[in-house]
Amino acid sequence: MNDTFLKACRGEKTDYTPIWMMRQAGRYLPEYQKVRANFTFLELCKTPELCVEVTLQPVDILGVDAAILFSDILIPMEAMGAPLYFHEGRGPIFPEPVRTREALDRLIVPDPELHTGFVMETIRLLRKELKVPLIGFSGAPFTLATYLIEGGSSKVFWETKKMMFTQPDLFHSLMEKITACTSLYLQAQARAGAQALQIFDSWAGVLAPCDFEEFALPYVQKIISDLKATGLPIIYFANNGATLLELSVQSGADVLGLDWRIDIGDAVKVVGNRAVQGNIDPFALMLPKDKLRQRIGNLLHGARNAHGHIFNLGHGIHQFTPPDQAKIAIDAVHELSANHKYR
Ligand code: 1CP
Repeated sequence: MNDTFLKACRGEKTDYTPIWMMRQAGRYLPEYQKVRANFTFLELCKTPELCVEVTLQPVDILGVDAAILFSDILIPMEAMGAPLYFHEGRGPIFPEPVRTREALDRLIVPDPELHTGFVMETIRLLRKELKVPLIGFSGAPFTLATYLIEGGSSKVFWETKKMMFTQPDLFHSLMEKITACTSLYLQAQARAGAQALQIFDSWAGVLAPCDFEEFALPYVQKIISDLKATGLPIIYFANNGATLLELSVQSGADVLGLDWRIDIGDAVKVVGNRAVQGNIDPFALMLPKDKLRQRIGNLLHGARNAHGHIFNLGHGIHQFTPPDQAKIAIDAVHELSANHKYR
């Protein structure tokens, strides 16, 4: 068992810096496309044997140090009773957005084994196959709320912020229900065998720090405190969150995920004795090999004082990235970090 990733999460010394990539199982891999060609995205998410196959692909093909469960952050929202489909091109759609007390009251707090048993089954199957740790995950309540309120992806978050500012009680009630669901969902993943848990707050960066503190952070804190008893490392990734980093430390997470907009050395000074994960610009994977290796060396050096560093991209790998470029980066992280010149 390669436990380098778990050691780094706990701030323990490692022989080299572990790496995995957000969205490492996905469309940039021809092997994923081949599986996906025969099924819709939701069919794929709900078939454990297929989820196992695509989860293993980046581990086998690229040699990453951790696997991330193949699923989607919106799966438990569908289980709450919000109809969901994925439009090829437009992404996720909730045709019945949650914008009223009545719509909120219709949502349930699902039993994770009963309503999302396929996720737990995927985890149990994966643990029999994997030689690297398995990361389970969820969305953070604010990010999940944006999808339910907007009815899908958004750029400006008009409906979300309108509810926050004009009906704060309704907004907080929705956040409480999503939080209850997410907390149970992650606890069930831990029981099924997940070895670390990442909370994705993809849209936290659209909030002013004061609004993040009032409307988003308390719910992340609640989930993380509920998870303490599992003993698993918790990673909190607030995308576009450089201006929220000091507050994000208060989430209680063991590892802070960083997007590429912040210098990793600066971030290390803010997070203190917590580990960091990140943070190369996903598009920098397109650099020529020597420049890519140089950038990776600089990043490793920048993180040398971290209380644990897990190398990752600053956000998900772009779907048109050639897998060979991802492989160059992974090999470079392993090779350069084993050399004391960099760490
Ligand atoms: O067409 C396809 O094959 C679907 C593309 C795809 C994939 C591969 C989607 C649709 N989701 C996923 C898998 C996925 N999603 C994983 C799998 C594990 C891995 O990382 O390898 C994970 C962790 C997610 C998480 C996820 N889904 C997030 C958080 C991370 C992030 O990127 O910020 C978000 C925001 C989603 C919602 C989502 N799922 C898919 C789409 C197109 C979207 C919308 C994104 C948006 O609103 O811009």
